[in-house]
Amino acid sequence: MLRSFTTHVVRPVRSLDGLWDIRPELNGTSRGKAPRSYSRKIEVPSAWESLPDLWDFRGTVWYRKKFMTETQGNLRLVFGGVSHTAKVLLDGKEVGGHYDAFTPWEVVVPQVDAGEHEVVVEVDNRFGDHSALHIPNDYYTYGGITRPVELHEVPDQYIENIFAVPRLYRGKWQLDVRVRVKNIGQDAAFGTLKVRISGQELLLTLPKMESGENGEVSGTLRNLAVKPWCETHPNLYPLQAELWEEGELCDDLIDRVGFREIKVKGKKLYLNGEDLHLRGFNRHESSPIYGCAIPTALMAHDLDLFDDLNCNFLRTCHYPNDQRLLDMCDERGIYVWEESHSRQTPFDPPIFEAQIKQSTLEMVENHYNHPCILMWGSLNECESRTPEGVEMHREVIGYLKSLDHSRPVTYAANKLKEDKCLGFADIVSFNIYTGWYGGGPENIKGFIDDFLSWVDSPESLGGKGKPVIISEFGAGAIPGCRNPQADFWSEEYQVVVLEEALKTYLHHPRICGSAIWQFCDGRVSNEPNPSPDNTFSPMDRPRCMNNKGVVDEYRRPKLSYPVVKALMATAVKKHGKI
Ligand code: ADA
Repeated sequence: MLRSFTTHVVRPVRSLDGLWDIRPELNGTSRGKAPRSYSRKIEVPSAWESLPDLWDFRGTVWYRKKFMTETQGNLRLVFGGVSHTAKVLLDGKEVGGHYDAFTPWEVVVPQVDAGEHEVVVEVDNRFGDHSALHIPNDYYTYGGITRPVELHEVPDQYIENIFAVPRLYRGKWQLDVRVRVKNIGQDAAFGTLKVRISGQELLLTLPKMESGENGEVSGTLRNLAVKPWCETHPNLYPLQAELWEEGELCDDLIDRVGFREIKVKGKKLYLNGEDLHLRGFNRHESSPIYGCAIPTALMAHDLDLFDDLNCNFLRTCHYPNDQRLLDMCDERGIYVWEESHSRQTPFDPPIFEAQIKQSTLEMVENHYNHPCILMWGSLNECESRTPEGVEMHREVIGYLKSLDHSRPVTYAANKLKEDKCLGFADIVSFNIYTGWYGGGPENIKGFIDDFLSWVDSPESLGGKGKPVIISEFGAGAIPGCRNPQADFWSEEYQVVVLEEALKTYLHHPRICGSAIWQFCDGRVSNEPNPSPDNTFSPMDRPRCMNNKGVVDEYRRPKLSYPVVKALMATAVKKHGKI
């Protein structure tokens, strides 16, 4: 299932995970028509690159799953993630589709008769004019139904979402809730909602919803007897919403809430009023066996390593993550910077703005209630110097802010003193590779002191006095490449760079967070990207991997692992845990 807990008791929901029929389109014969026969099978969720002969397949694969329904009714198919373009057919009729691998999406089909049905999904992971976000890049775009699939049987009006914002008011926790209900019936609908948490209940009356309309209603539960959520005490509470129509309980939705407030005050971040210090890693969803379809046991293993490394911070570079990982971060008290899908992404494709905004909307609306997400990000290392680049940052960062007023917003910049967009961010974040893409380890301290004094000058056009996160820093180390003179690409050199960087960033008075690039080595595109805004080339990536992990792709520690662990411990000693 998409979450690590039950999200419905009243609504019938089943998993469609398991064995699906597939037919890879090896010579483009289908011309968009579903195949009549299927020759193979694959486990869902998974990446098709797990199949030996599809290890580097970039194209279209048709998926099919048959299922039975006992009664006539509205069917809602929910996909946790399909990489990267999907078209859905139910019983041979096209019923929906989606672009982008990293956010949940749904297809709703009203009034489906009881009986046997087949859902077919055409999945395409090719690059091209249809895809502005998935491009040849320094991470691999896998293919497949890579996250869980659910089949919901929904009434004519059902609860689509609940958005909850915990607030501390005069020392007492309250919860602002906004509930969105969808009416897919033929007639106008009315209804009431019961929202419960921690023994309290709120009754909300829905506005009249005409056929096909959404209805939203808000309210506040006050004086809640709850304990706060934080790294040391990740207390979570189930939030239940029930939809009643003419005295009958017809639908429900269960989510989880952690009571915490994240605030920016001057140069600092505060969690529940306490000075917050973030230390951790950038982590791609990447594995040699599973691709981006990381199983929960490996998610848990990665977070066990975060804990072993004395880290409390994970940046979901460069896209929204699987919600089961976010659920684990909620449960373990790991702080998350989640960002919508972009890395050095060119702005010039006509569909870029629509696609990045959709990725951003789906990220915020689906992940809104995770207490672990402390900040939203987007536009990693995108063009922030030119007038067009400034306009796009203003538009996208502004859009992100408009979707959620309860969290700060940032973007990871690499244009240094040419950046013109720092004024749009609540937190200013910088990818700094002194010691790798320029200068040596001995320059790390001097460079950052000079740069941060620029940030706090009027010349930075808006960075002055804001919290600073060093969102990326690191060095490549090919696993097993050892030499006493610590040459480039050796594990010894990575130790030298990370040691100097962590000693500087973890204890710098002007830096409130730092994230190593990166947690584990990961597969990259085997195709170059010649765009002037994303000059990625696999020629710069030995093994066709990004080798800057502190563990390799199999999570085997490099020489830098114990060094990072010890230095992160000094930060815990100095800043403590909250
Ligand atoms: C950039 C980018 C990362 C990665 C890194 C590197 O900072 O944001 O995705 O590509 O460079 O390894 O060079």
